[in-house]
Order: sequence, then structure tokens, then C-alpha cells
Amino acid sequence: MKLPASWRASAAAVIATVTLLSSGSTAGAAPGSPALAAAPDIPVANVKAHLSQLQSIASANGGNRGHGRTGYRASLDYVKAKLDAAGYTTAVQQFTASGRTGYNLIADWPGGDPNKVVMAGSHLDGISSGPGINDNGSGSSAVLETALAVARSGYQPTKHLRFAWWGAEELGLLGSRAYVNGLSSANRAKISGYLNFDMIGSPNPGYFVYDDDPAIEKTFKDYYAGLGVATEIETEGDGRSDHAPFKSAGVPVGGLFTGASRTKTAAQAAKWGGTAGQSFDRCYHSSCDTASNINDTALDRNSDAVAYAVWTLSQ
Ligand code: DTR
Ligand code: CA
Ligand code: ZN
Ligand code: ZN
Repeated sequence: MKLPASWRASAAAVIATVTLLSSGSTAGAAPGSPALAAAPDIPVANVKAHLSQLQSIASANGGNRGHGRTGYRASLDYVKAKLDAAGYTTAVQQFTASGRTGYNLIADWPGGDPNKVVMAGSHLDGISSGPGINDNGSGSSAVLETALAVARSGYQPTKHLRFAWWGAEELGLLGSRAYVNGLSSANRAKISGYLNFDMIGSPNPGYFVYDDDPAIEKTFKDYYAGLGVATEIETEGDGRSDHAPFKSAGVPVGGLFTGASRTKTAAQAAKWGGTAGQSFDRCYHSSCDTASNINDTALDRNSDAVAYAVWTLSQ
């Protein structure tokens, strides 16, 4: 999906322009924060509170948070308000897809080396026929709560932190593709890694790690090894979520996934619990993907994994 020529000059310029027009403080954390900090625990209750808000938003907007519909923009406004209040510099990037206006939300944490940007993102849109809570309120809420934890802790990493919530993923990764296509090659080269979180709270969860960039993969595997939880390589996601445009552009990528419509095997149930012979998420792309379609343990573990990776890869 091509952006207007004026945008292709430099996404940074576009975002900077939009940033100037948007609210959002530029107040960063106090200088002198500890350089090597351990990631905090992410309270799963906070993540679930975001999911509850997204559920309410869907319920108040025709039952969905789909691209081009009021529920999507209300979801973005909810996330943006939290980030603006926490001191992020936010920008809303607009694009058109399938004749409807779509939006990406980009949030920069002030500070860090602008030539070494660590990004964490998730698609905020859902399907048009349901609330999209696991797919992908789960990833969006975990990334939001991690960003808020950065602000709460006053974390000042060596690298620059940027968080993103993508529009129109369900139509073909259109929001993240628009963002990557809009980056100048110089700005693209500044992104040292992109972490993607798409379905990380499946009700019958597996623990899958993307096998793209080895260093990012190891970071996630180290985290789960510390928990004593086995992981498997994610094999069905290539090209199916928002890491794909970044990978195509040469950016190191990684991420986590708890499973969709594939069936959990007996061997997987033996190591992870849950129900063998049943889908990891039997409400995938269904109207039953509601706030009750979440496994809290998986959501908690993966939210903590998001924070662990952001802290580890930004120091
Ligand atoms: N979350 C799905 C895309 C998807 C399906 N399988 C995987 C595996 C790994 C990452 C993403 C996916 C969607 O948005 O439709
Ligand atoms: Ca936690
Ligand atoms: Zn998804
Ligand atoms: Zn989906």
C-alpha cells in the first residue's frame, strides 16, 4: 500500500509534523536513571483492565474494533490517552485502505540514542465481526502496559524506545506496511529490532517464539528458561503478522505467539497443560473472541516477556 509521494520523503518528518500537531508531553524521565535496570513485573491485572476497556469499546461500537470503523478509532484514542498522560511523544499516522481511513499510533519514549531504535508493536485492529480480544487486544494491551511501566519506572535506556499499534493488520498488514514503506532508508536503518506481539493470551495456550533474528529469539528463550517453561519455534506465522514488513526491509525481528486455530497435541498438553486435541484458540477470528477468551497465566507470562525483552534489548 503506497503512501502519497509527499510522505515518502521521510516518515520521520511526517511523524515529527504530526507530533507537533498532537498532544503529548516531551517530558522524559529524570536524567541519571540507572543504566542497567531489571525489567519490572507487569501486573496482569493492569493488562486485563486494558482488555476490559477494549471489550467495552467493541460493545459500544457495533461489537467490533475493525479497520475503518468507530471501534478501531476509539481503541486508538484509549491507548493514545494513556501514553500522552505518561509522558510519551505520540503521533497518529493516517492511511487509506479498502476505501476507509486507517490509523497507526506511534509512541516515542524521549531519550536514548536516536540511531539505535528498539521497537515493540502489535496490531490494534480486530476482525469486523467480533471484539478481537485475544487477536489482538492481548498483544496491544501487553505492549501498552509495558510502555506505561517504562514511564512509571523512569527507565532511561541507552537505546531509543518506540512502541507502535498498527491498523488494518487483518486486511493484510496494511498499517505496518504503510509505516515501513514511509520510512527513509536512513530511518529504517536506525531500527535495531522490531518485536511483534500478536495473540499472546490464547485460552488453550502454547508458548511459541518466532525464529527470525537469533539474538531476539534467544532473549525470549532465556526468559522462558528462567520460568522453567518450554517453548517451541513459531512455524505458522511467517508473513502473517506485522513483523513481516520489517523483516522484508532488513530489520531484525522477533516475537511471541500462543496459538490460533491449530490443534494442541498430546505432547504439547503434557508440557504446557491445557487440552490436547483442541485448538489453541477456538474463537480465532470469531465473535466469541471476547474478554473471557483469555488465559491469564499465558497473558501474564507473555506481558512479562515483553518487558524483559524491551529492557534487555535496549541496554
Ligand atoms: N494473529 C493472526 C495472524 C497469525 C496467524 N498465525 C500466526 C502466527 C504468528 C503470528 C501471527 C499469526 C491474525 O492477525 O489474523
Ligand atoms: Ca506479571
Ligand atoms: Zn492478529
Ligand atoms: Zn486476526
